[in-house]
Amino acid sequence: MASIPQPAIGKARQELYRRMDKDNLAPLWEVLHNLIPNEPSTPCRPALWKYRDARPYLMEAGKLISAREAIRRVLILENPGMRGESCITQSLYAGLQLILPGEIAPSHRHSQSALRFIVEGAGAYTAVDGERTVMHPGDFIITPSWTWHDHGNPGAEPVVWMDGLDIRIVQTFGAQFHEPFPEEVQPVARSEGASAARFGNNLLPLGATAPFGRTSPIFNYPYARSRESLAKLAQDQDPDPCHGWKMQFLNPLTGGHAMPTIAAFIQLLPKGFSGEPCRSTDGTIFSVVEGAGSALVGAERFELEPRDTFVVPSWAPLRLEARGETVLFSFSDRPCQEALGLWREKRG
Ligand code: GTQ
Repeated sequence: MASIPQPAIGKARQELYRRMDKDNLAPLWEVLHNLIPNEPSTPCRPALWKYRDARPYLMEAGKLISAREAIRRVLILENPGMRGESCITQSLYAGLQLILPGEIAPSHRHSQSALRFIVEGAGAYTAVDGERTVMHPGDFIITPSWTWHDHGNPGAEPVVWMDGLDIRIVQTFGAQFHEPFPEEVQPVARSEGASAARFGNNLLPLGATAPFGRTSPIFNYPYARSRESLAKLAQDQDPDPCHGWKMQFLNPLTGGHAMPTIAAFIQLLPKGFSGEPCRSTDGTIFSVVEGAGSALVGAERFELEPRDTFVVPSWAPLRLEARGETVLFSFSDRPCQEALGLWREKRG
């Protein structure tokens, strides 16, 4: 081999690749370092969506297309490093959905799981398998995989929420299913608050089985309760140096994450907080609920106001600062990574 001159080898290799290409074969050694990088390598970039900039587009869309015609009137939050791929991280989709007074978004079900984090307005509802829940800002609401769901706004103001779906994850497995409900609005089968009463009070009806399979039987985690937990936690213990006071939303039937594919968190940062850097393998989407501060993501600095959304790619160092007491909601694919033994966090 040493006797063959370098240019000739280069040419011979290219020639070999060209011939094997038509038989659907390719040389690993040309791509090995990209395939097995030393640490997470992702096209996902840090990004910030100011609500102040996004809202006018959403309201204009509200004039140009109805929720009924659109099925879901959503502006997709597209990661600038993955434009056209309808995703905010490598594994997750996010969007801002608007429903105007008097509108409905027709009923359907799909194998993708969805979460809703209410950003603006109150009085709209979402229905899941026969039960409606009314939305308020800061509520974390789940649409479990393969459950019938529709949204409606009988109230007086526009309601906007952030959607988070595991579209990419389900796509990776080729496990997508979707079905429209025969009617636009599904019938109401239970009283409002039924799921919370059955599963959300540290009680369980005898003989109850999980109504939504691997997903939490509670499908609305109201902000008033999350906020109260954060406030109490803050009274009695010191904040974590990276995360402040941070809690994860639970499935009371398992003690694990509320959703099988997506983890959701709520955290409080005290006024004047200057966090230490931390990185983790789960690219994470944040929605600012209260307060004001900054997120330093890698080399980027994002100034945060309520209702803004930002994304932290896998393994990008994140440092949080809070000028006033600040509350952040966030979600990621952590349950998938934990199930596969992949999740890592590194402080400092
Ligand atoms: O509300 O069912 O943002 O099916 C994307 C797909 C929302 C929904 C999205 C959906 C929905």
